[in-house]
Amino acid sequence: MITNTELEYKGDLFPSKVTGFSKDVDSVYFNTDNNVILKITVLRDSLLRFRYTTKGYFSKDFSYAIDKTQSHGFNALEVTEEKNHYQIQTSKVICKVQKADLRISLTDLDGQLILDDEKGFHWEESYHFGGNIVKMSKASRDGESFYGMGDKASHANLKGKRVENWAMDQYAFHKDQEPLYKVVPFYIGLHHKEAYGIFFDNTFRTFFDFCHERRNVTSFWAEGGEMNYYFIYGPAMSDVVTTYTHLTGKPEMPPLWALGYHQCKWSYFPESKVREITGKFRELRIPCDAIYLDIDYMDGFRCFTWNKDYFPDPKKMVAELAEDGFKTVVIIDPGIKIDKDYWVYQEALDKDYFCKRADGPYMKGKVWPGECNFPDYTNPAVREWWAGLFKELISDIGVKGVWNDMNEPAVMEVPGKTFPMDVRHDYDGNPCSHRKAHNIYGTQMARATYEGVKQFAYPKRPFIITRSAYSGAQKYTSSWTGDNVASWEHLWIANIQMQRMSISGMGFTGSDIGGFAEQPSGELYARWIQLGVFHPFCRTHSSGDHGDQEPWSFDVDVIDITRKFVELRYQLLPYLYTMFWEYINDGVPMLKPLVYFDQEDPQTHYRTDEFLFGNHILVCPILEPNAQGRRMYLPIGNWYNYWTGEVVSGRKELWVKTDYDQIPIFIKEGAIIPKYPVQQYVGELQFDEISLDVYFKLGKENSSLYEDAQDGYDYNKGRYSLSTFRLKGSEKNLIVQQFKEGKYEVPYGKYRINLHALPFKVKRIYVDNERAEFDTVSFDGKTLVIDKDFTELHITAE
Ligand code: MIG
Repeated sequence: MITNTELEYKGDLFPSKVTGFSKDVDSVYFNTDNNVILKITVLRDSLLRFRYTTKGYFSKDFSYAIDKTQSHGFNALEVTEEKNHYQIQTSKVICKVQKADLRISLTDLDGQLILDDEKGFHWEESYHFGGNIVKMSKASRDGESFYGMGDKASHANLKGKRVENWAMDQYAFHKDQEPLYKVVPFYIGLHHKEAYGIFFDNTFRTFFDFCHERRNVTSFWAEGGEMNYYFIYGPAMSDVVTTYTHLTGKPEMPPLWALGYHQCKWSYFPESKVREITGKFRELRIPCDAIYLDIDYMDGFRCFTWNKDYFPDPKKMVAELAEDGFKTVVIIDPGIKIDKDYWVYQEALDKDYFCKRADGPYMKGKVWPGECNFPDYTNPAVREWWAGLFKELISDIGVKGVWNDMNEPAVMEVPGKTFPMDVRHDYDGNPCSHRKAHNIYGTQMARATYEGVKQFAYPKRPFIITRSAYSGAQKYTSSWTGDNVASWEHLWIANIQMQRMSISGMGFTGSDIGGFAEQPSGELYARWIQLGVFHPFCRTHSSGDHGDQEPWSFDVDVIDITRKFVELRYQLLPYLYTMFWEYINDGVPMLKPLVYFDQEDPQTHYRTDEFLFGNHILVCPILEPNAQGRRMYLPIGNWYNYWTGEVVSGRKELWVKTDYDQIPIFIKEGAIIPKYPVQQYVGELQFDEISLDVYFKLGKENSSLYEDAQDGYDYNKGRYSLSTFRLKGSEKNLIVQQFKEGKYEVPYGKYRINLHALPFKVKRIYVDNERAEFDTVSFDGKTLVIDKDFTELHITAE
């Protein structure tokens, strides 16, 4: 790829002296001698937007990423003029703008430096394309760390790396490979125990350099567009992440079945093969909720068609699979086969919906169907048309989810593996070339797919999964990390990618369990499943060119391990669903890296393996063959070893012994973990009780449980059930209070309370102040069944 920089470097230009400023409701404008304007907008006290133009005026403001439904507001905005700088102060931060050169520095109210410009904003004029290459450099200090950036396959802490954001089909990518499938130009800096975030909302190819080129400089730049970034002040990393997630949007609740286990392969066909696979899951009693059809279900890879030799009656098959609890998910690619007898092609041609080259011809490229044209999903009319195409698949045939692949977009046998840069896009009424639209093409496709599936699945919830994504795609779709490899290194990568995606606002993500390319050993597959059940999206997938990758393709111990861990996931569904609720409401990441969990502890800053699944479960995968356990770091707090019940206190490294059918799992003391009975698929069983695993703590801890109808939209009308449990333990007492919210009546009536590590002998139990009878003999297992509507449970030794 020839970049403008290589073609002709004309030198960097810098803003000159500030001539004055003006202010409106939420923004302050600074003008320089040489026509630069900096517009600083205060969206919240801890969320500031910086926009620069070099033309003397701003072009139309448009972003696909920003969630317009978010409300903004701040407590304070004061602008003052000092001798050498201007100062903007909110109730959280102070921003200084230097009069001499427009450089910025940001401090907290105590004057502690958070982030300041090195060279600051500068640019290079682009002779070939017009506009500027826009650049920013910030000073960085020793000890600063960097996180986020979406799907990067690099060490969790990006210090010392340079990364590139250009959506790319990267079959069998490797560690540190750049660029990858997704584009999330958002990072978190951590310095002096204070965290901040930068979101550079620019869809052109962007680069971020984290002290790689120069030790004390962090920089980011784009091959076009505006220098347009958001600064988010923490100081807690959790506040940075939630603010970023609110800014770029959150999804709706997924249907609960989408959190079950999914089975995929390239490809399951014909129908008899699909039934053989689903039948085997039921026979072996390994829970499974979804089965995927890859490209071979189509007629000559034409989207929205079926190969009738392989699938003579799709509607009947999908219905029968559904009776057995399997939801069918089908793949849909962006390339539309050039074939005058193919209605989708003909319709798009008639409506003029395909992308065009600069001089007029349609953009033509080879993908699976052969020569194809590609819909311009950045055109709202095209998205609406595309959405409508799902009617038959969803309403009539009964498909429950759609899988969007190849939407970087990927093109075969061409340099750059994508569209030529001159291809034109509508960009929602802001016409531009592929240079600007490339990175959001996949997101707009997934968005159009989401609109269609949503419309036809109504009143049920849609399920979409995409390979390419730009910041904000989480509003419409889940994602997977693309074509990984069956290797131990890739298991390490998958673990990091999922944590990274989680703190980058895109938590509903998973890896191809077992690896897409090449063949995993049984042991690697087992270790991958043991991690994968703790990822928000949980699917085995493989390229199929190396043999089989169903659990029964391996030894019987692997089948047993798979069953054991998938069963654990199904038990934890209410816990996982509650994590989702916190994600969609509060922007809380479902997986929390250790540094997120305890940023004050420098030991966490370079940890990669351990993470929090939700708020209370600490997971650490086994990433090597023949392991009998591993060394790991336990963060702050006291933790129960899930397998042995032993309590260990944190902020220390330790050796954890595990058997082959275990990985280190720790439960935070005081946690109350809700569990459903094991089901073969979501909704298989009606049950009249659920379990609450209560882990004693000397002190207080809160837990929550969110439930609703598991599908549909009634939860938006308040028909959900949210219980907050307040646990308080002392030497001779354990009190659990329950606070309920929402109008949904759960279908079961009882909680089975499983008490772990009670430090005293129970003498009396009170439920809502009434003394409860209990049989001491059967209570010895420390299990107790009580009404689910209790408000206070009091267990005492007195
Ligand atoms: O060029 O549809 O990442 O999951 O199985 C390969 C076939 C196209 C790439 C996807 C993979 C999928 C495969 N696809």
